Amino acid sequence: MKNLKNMVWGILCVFVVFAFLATTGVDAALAAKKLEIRVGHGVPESNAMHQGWVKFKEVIEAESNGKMTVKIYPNQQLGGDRELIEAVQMGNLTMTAPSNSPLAAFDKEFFVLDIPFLFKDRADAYQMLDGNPGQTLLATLDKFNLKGLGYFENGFRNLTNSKNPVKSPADLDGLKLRTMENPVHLAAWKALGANPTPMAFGELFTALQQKTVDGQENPFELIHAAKFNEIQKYITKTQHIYTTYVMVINKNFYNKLSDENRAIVDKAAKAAVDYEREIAMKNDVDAEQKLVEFGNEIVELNDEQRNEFKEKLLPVADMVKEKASAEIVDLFVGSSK
Ligand code: TK8
Repeated sequence: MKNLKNMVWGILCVFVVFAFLATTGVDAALAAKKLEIRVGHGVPESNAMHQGWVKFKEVIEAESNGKMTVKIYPNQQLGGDRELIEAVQMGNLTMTAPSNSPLAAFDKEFFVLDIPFLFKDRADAYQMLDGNPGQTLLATLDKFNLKGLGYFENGFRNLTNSKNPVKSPADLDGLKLRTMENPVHLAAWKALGANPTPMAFGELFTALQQKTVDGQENPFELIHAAKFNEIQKYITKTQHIYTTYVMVINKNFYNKLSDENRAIVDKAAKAAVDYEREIAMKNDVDAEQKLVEFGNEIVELNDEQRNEFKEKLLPVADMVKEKASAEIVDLFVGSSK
């Protein structure tokens, strides 16, 4: 994996050098006209987010008559969320879409989305993210040399583990859990009584397989696509948090685009988000069915059981308020809600 990653970066570098030589050479005029958008992301190609990027590519290439092209590097070929965000900040990569939780390490306003049970359902999530709260949040990325273009769906997260059916926080006692690289998630699972450890998504399958950790949490689609269910018998439909993939582009790249090209990028981003959400919603239902068929034991929580989790997680909102600004937190959980 490391070698492959180095190789891909190597090829990219050679490519950049050639692109530079080309633009300074005889074909300067022609080469300068072609613009390549390089996208890296962290999930398998079967996943809705990848399909969203494919849609993005189609729209960009059709609308620009091939003058802009998109190359997608899926499945962590170029690294995990953290490395991909850094690469886009530095301009080594044009775009990526990390889960919102690792993005909070760069822009602390994003911690607001780590408040447990923040959105009551999908419609609520879309309304908040596409409306003023979500758009104001995207604008805060500006300081970090990123421009946020929209929110793909990752989904409502569910807990999986290899030890026992988890029905209440008491069942989590001592359970070793992987969390995303985010201190609020770490604190949340500690508050619930588990023994959490942060880890990049790319290391997770091996960690589960080698029993470095007993469990993890992710939406059904990813649990199935990453084959976690093959080594994790028990799944609890906790739906404790909604994760979105934040579509980001290098700010300088975006600002330097002609008005016409920028409008095409905006249009393609919107089309990709709409398309991706449809697929993600459908895949969530299909994946749950596939997990049942595979023989995973799925625990549904009743209201009383879910409330036990909710109550233990109440202090987490206070932790978020120490990290994100009051203005942003109010937009998401203020009196208007
Ligand atoms: C993929 C990750 C993943 C996320 C996680 O790059 O880390 O658990 O849910 O989707 O962003």
